[in-house]
Amino acid sequence: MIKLYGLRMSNYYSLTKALLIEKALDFEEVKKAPSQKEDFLMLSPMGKMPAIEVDGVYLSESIAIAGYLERLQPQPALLPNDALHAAKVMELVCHLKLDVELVARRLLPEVLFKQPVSEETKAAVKADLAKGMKAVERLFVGAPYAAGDQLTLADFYTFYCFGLSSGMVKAIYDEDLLDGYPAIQNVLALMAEHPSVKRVETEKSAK
Ligand SMILES: N[C@@H](CCC(=O)N[C@@H](CS)C(=O)NCC(=O)O)C(=O)O
Repeated sequence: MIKLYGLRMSNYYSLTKALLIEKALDFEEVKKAPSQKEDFLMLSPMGKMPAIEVDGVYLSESIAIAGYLERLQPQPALLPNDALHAAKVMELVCHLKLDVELVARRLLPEVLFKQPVSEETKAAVKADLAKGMKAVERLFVGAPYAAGDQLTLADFYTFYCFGLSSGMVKAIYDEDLLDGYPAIQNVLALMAEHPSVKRVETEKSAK
């Protein structure tokens, strides 16, 4: 059975859990806080959650885990059959992750841990986010899903990347990151009702 390590509060832990549920795979959640200690670095070399364990082998990075799950359990498919369409989905995932979520994450110390972020960083984050949002907008199909008419990995990344990013933007700039992005808002609404995501979010609040 697959073991999933991390904490339910984490967006990438939640995303990975949703994928395991989506693929109807047996898994066990192991509550473990991320750290730079050797026992956690063995699971995840940057000390970040989530990580999974399969037959004594550890695997970190949600994209790597998603790729593994897709091959392990091809149905329901979360990537299009066509190689180029599948690559376009991954391209969108990369921009969601690297140019939106990872950028907004720089605000996290102030929002979650009351460690002030400098005005310089706030200005840089704002400028970088504007670029990231334009990149995502160019690739986002939203008809009705992120990459078109098929539910894909990009929908899960949209839900879990914007959950964190919108919260950071609201808290720091008092702005709505998704204002003017109705297609993204629609995917967020769709995914909030999607059974695997709904289960993850319900269990998160149950602790
Ligand atoms: N690129 C990683 C990012 C994982 C990540 O950022 N995890 C955060 C929680 S959502 C974490 O473990 N943070 C703790 C830390 O950085 O010390 C992935 O996609 O899995």
